[in-house]
Amino acid sequence: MLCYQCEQTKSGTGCTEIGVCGKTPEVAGLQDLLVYSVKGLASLAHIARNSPAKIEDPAVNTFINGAIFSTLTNVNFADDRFLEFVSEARAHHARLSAKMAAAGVQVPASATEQQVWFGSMPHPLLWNSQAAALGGVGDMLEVAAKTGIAERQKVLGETLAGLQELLVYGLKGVCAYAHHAEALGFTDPTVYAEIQGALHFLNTPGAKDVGQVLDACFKCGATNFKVMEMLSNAHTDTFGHPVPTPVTLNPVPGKAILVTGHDMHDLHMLLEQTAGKGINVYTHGEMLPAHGYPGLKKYPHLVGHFGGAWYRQKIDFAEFPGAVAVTTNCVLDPLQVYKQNIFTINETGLSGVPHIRPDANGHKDFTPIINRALQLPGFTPELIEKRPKKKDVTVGFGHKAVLSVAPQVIQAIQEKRLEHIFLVGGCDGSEPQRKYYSKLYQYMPTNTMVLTLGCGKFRIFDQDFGTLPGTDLPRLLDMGQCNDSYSALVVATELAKVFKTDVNSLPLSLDLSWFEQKAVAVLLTLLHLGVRNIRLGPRLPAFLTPEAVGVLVDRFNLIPANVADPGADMKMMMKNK
Ligand code: FSO
Ligand code: SF4
Repeated sequence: MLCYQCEQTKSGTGCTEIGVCGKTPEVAGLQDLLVYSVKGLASLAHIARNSPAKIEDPAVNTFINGAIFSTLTNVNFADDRFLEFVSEARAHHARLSAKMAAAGVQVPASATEQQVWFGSMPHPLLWNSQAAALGGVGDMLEVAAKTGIAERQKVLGETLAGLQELLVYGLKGVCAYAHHAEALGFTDPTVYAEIQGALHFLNTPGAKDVGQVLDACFKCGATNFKVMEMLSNAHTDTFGHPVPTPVTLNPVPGKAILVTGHDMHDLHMLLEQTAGKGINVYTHGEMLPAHGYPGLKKYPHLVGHFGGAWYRQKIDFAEFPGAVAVTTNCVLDPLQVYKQNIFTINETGLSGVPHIRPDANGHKDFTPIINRALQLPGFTPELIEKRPKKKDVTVGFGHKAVLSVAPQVIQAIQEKRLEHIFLVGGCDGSEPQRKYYSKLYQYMPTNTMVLTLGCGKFRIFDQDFGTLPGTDLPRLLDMGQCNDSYSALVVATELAKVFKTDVNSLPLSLDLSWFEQKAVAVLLTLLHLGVRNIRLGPRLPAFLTPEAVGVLVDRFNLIPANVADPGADMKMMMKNK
């Protein structure tokens, strides 16, 4: 195997024997095969859509986003689920082909004649129909080996293969966000068309041209901007705009369910199904911002937050005396001590762990999770007594809440009581280099503010940063999940309007801690919007060669985070550099 799609990749170059995340070579191979199959299916859907018959297939649209989402880092480790996904891709391909044939739509011969960039594999459009001849997993893995990055590097060279992956990883992020929005009933036909158009592009001669691949990456950033706005609207239309809300980190007596991941729709369904059952619901990891939404905080049994960022989950889940519901990434291979308590939902999957599937109407029956919670002891007064008491944290500073205090912020900037704003967004992780972010906060002068996003906030979320001098505004405002990056862009754009300038000229620095592919999508959005001087860390992506990084540095002044010296980075950022 070779996988280098996330920041924690082995030695900063690539996981080869087993993933640092725990991904096995079998799962890595099946994921490669799935992406390859989906590239073919997306091409077919693109051709169907752009034919005179204008065929749109909603089932294919939903499937592609979900299947691609399942290949994100720390989403799914179950090889049987990937076998299902690959055969579903094949079934969709056959069904759509038949629909096209019935409508007289043919795949033009020119679409498949250029095969060179797939090495020893047929064009993905053709492979899907040949795949029915495959026997079992062994056959699949043999084919999968020919679709991996190592093969493509041989054919394309490392820089081009890596830039194509930049596009694929950006699209993975877009698919994840779009899939979340779709779960809440928000879709946009242009988004499916653009995702599939980009996947189709990778099957065409243009994908051998560095310039065209880069352009496709920025276009992917534009699609992602649209999708992030759609997801933000999906959340706020469904659950209301977040409002600043204190959240307790101290458990209360009673039976308990912990909900992790990003999917608020699932949390909502679970809150409905647990109402009146004497079960308390806690958020974990990226679900913390849920407490700020009026439509979720109204449930009295959503009682608090438990635990830290995703990489601590083996400690957190082992300590939690109830059931655990996993809605999205990040999930890790479970320890035996809590394996019977954990349930996966949506695109997530773990070998040997029960998975909850929706019915035909999208309804999910969480009875198995509820029953497990009722069997487990929950928090007893004795258990609570042993735990250290913690202070509340405050969440709920989405763009509406932040813009409501904009006059105070603007006045503070004008009166020089506020010198600089930092946006420290992104992910947390266990590598020692991520201490850079904890230290960075220590260097922030008191006349600065910091906006956080994503699970990176767990480095500091329970620290008291006080208020901005002369105001009652907290210096630390958490804008939500990594999925809420849109809010940060709205705030930056609105501030730029007030100061009659552009985002790059504001006293604002972006220091991004990336981990997986949603962060890649957000980075592409920022580059598409022309944002410069972004710091990226703790390490640069392994899939970008020095040559590819050079292009981004020249065009956008992308800056590698100075992990060895956060104080030096802070001085530069205070000078807007
Ligand atoms: Fe974190 Fe994981 Fe939200 Fe990521 S929980 S690391 S970018 O999957 O999604 O911030
Ligand atoms: Fe390695 Fe990340 Fe790929 Fe897992 S997802 S195998 S940690 S590069």
